[in-house]
Amino acid sequence: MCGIVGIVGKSNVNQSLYDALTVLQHRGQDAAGIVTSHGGRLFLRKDNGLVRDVFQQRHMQRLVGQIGIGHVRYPTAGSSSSAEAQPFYVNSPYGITLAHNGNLTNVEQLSREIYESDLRHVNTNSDSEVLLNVFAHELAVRGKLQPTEEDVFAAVAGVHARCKGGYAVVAMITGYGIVGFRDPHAIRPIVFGHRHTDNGVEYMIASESVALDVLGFTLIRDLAPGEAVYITEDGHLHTRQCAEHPQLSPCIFEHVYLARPDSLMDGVSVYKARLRMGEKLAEKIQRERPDHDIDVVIPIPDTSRTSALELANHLGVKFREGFVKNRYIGRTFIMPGQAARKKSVRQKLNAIELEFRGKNVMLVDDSIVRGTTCKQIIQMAREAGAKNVYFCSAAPAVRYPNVYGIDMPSPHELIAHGRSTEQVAELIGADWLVYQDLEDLKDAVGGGKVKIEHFDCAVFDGQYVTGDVNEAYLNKIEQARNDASKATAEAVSAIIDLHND
Ligand code: PIN
Repeated sequence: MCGIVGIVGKSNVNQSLYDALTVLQHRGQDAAGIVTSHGGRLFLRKDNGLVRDVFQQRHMQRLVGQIGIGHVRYPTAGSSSSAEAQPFYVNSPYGITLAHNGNLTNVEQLSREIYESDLRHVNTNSDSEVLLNVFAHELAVRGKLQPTEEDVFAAVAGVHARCKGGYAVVAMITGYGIVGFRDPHAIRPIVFGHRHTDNGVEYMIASESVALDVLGFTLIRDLAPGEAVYITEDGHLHTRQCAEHPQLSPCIFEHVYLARPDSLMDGVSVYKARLRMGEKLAEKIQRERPDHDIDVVIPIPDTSRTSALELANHLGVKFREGFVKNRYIGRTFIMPGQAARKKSVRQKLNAIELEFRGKNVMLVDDSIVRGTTCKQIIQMAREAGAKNVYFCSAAPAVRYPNVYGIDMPSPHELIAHGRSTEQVAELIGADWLVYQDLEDLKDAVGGGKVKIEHFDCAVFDGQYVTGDVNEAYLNKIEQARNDASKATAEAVSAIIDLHND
């Protein structure tokens, strides 16, 4: 998962892009980048690290121009090098830079086509660079010295015809404007809005509406599936449906924990969706165990708080903050002769004993993925003196990999893969485990004021909305992931050996 932003402004946009990236930082902490354009020149700064670490005063001073795009990247297996930080750049045609959130599922075929038919070179393993080259080729074949909005939309249509998977994109065409587009299933989110200044109207395209809010932009709307928005350098906005068979199927996991609760996605308040998840859980508990003996509902901070609060309200049970999270976790240093050790949950969370002692506690988390964290948290609750520890997941069991841009472990690392609820409960050490039902999750997100019928729920039901994901593809990505993590482990041990020498 990543965060993207693009701004067409009336004065330098560097500070606004930086601020927007800090608001989108939850979507990726691995790398950050900004590119601006002024007088036909591009100014780019990107590197691994948090936004506040990547951009120093001297970088910001160089990022001049009234138009630019930015990106924050989530660490995914095999993409941790700074060469793969975004935005990516290609010089022909016009000089195009691009930032992408998502994942292409036919990248192998596209890479071949780009090399053999389009005669282009791709310099990294990133599918985003492939996407950029497809877009650049589709724009180049229009053969125009000066592209019009018709050319830009035709290029997006070309991307839709060739690229499968989930993608939300902002691209800057040097000297002309910024284009934002969304895949024909609208799997990944993207919105746009405007702000009035003394110098005129400015436009922003971003992954989440919260970036617009914080910077004083007004949300115009989400891009529809397959739709593109093109804002010219002089501030003219055009939109166009560019896909043949668009169908809204947004990723439901955004609402579970990826997005900020103060965002609106496809018209749905993430916060309200999480409240409804809590309500649905309460109804399920009342169905399953009408005479439950839960004394207190305790959220595992932060995301699950919203659902836990509403769960407690609907059960008529006390809600207590039993865990406190350290907001200032430091780095983990690799010492010579020591293996890199992950921070333990205990360093991040501390239990308030009084809230646990002698009680039947219902812990609530947004989801269970690997099950490693929740297992340790259940153990902490017991050590704090809980009588019985029950566990609620605001999402259904995560059983399948994600192929549309969320970094999920491979199936055999998912605790619920091939296991029943009872088996998972036993493995994590819970006295009772309640998963949200998938129909209830769909209803929690798509059954509010704004109705959404279809979602990408593949991590829960194994149904991939793009229709091109089969067993062979899943095996291939699992193999690639294993190779990448082996390579990372080897690199870490090489560093340690170096220190030992
Ligand atoms: C919570 C994110 N959320 C916490 C991610 C851990 C599952 N884990 C998924 C729970 S927040 S595990 O956004 O950081 O607040 O139980 O599968 O190990």
